[in-house]
Amino acid sequence: MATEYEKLSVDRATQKMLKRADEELIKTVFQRWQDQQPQCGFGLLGVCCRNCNMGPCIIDPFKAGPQKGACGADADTIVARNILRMIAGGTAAHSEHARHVAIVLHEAAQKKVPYNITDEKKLDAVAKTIGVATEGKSKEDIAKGVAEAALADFSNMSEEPMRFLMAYMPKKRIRTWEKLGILPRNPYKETVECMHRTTMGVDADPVNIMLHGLRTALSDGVSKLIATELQDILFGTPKPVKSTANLGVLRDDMVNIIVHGHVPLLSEKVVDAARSEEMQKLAREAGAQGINVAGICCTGNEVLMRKGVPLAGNLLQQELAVLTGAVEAMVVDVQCIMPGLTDVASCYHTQLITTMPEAKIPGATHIPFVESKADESARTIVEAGVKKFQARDKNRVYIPDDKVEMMGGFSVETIVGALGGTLNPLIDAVKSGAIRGVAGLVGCNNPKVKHDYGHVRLAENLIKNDILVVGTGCWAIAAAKAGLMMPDAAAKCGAGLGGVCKALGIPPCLHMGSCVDNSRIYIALAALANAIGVDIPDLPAAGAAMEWMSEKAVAIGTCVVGLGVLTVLGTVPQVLGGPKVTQILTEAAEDLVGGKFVVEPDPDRAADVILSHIDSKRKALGLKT
Ligand code: BF8
Ligand code: SF4
Repeated sequence: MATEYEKLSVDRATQKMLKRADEELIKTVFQRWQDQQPQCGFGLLGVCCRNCNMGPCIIDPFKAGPQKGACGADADTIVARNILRMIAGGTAAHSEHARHVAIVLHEAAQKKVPYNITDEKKLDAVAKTIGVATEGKSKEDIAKGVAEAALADFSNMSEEPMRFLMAYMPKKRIRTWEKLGILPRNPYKETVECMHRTTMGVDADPVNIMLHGLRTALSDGVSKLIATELQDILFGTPKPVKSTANLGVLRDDMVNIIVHGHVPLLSEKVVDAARSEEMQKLAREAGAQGINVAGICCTGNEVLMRKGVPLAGNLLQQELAVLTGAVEAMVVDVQCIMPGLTDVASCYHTQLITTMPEAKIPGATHIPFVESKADESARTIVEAGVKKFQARDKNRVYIPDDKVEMMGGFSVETIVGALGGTLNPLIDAVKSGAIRGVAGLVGCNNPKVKHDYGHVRLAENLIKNDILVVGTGCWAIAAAKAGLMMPDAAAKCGAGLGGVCKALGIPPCLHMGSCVDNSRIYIALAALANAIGVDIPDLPAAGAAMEWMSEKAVAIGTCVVGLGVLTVLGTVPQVLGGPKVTQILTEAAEDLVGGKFVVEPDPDRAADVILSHIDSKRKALGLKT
């Protein structure tokens, strides 16, 4: 029989740490979520409105009580407005991330900040794609031009669509969006418009609201794309890299510093500082064997992809990392950082270090990360960690011995490289049926569902049925921990996909990076569609976010649907109180943009949904099923 910990997570390290948390009487997200039960039914259905002070208003789903808010807004209006605000929240996160990177690239081009233009090949490719002149120009000039084009996409106040979107997306997609009037102009403009439309007494039409949701989500997609492309220019395009994953990557004999959050501007520098001889020496003087940096969440994915830094865990493991008693410092920037971390950290010697002006946490130590003095800032942060080593209570250290080998670094460039320079071998494999289709698995963890179970189980089901799986975010960390990111996972595949993986020496689940790197998947989809001469919705492809929780995931999912891809959600979105909105998301969207949402918490059934969708697309393309 499953123990109570096995019911909460399929991950062994997590089970052990949850037991440990109980023994130590320390609450984590798992317990705090339990304390929230039962969660408010109105909220779960999305029919609570607090957008003005005549409210809060609720709609009675059983029709015994009010069917309209005080202003007359009905269930669908309220649900649509709430979802639009979630999309705005997610888009704001990605666009702030991307704009931050663009500013640093702009300054790096002028040598105002200590960041390099590392990947000139990528710089050239991006410049050519968006039409920035390169002939006879220095790399600094080209980088400045690219950064200015990106910043223009974030400041455009005209009706012109975003330049990066027009340059990167297939013509057929652009025409579809143009016809619907949803070509995004600028994520800052679109998110402000979300707030305007949803404030009291503006947009009440759920269809009109959801169309703006698509437009905003497309601007989110372009923001992620800009973030990824510019990060590749600054830090290098990921190449195949070996590493390890799970809490067992922490070392009992070393200073452990965890980087957590999203923007690699900070984590790249922290890793560099920690690896410097100066800091390693400092650590040895403090009695440690050296400094071990490990990642949590997406910034972990970023430094894994480019530097091979091991992954300590995904969203629901952030507090568990601190619970090992072996973490000297957890350095965070923005997004997905639980305020509860300070409670756990206060039980140990761990210093939680916030670094960004927009993300401070009561109880944490704030050490500002200043880009113009990035190396110094990073050294100060690492030093703070090293200083904590002697305060570690060795008797309370408990590092689970779970640690799994993995391979990451699958940028589009790496994948094309592994295929011998073109997408043709992949297209041939899809045509022959050796690879039945491609699925993008992404997204968070959520205590509403068993940790990592949906992520891993769906991936295993798909590869068994010859679906090549690519993915990002906390899904990617789950898949790595489950051993699905090693070439020997080919043994878990159907004969077709297994054969392809063995021939190429690649895993059947490809780590494509952080959540902003979902844009790598969009670029791959666009390239595949262009190479075959079809539109993205015609491809035998699907997406899934089995354990999503973040507003960013709402923006990402809506963007993927806008790209024309069927997307399975494993946790139920807060929309079911609005029948029209639910119908738009799960049916009408397909007629408009080619993609739609399917809600299916069971990963076995989710696999069936994806397989039958992929087969129907194969059939329409005249491929054997
Ligand atoms: O951007 S998958 S929990 S870490 S939101 Fe957050 Fe979700 Fe993880 Fe990354 Ni993405
Ligand atoms: Fe109530 Fe309307 Fe105000 Fe929302 S906007 S709180 S539904 S009165």
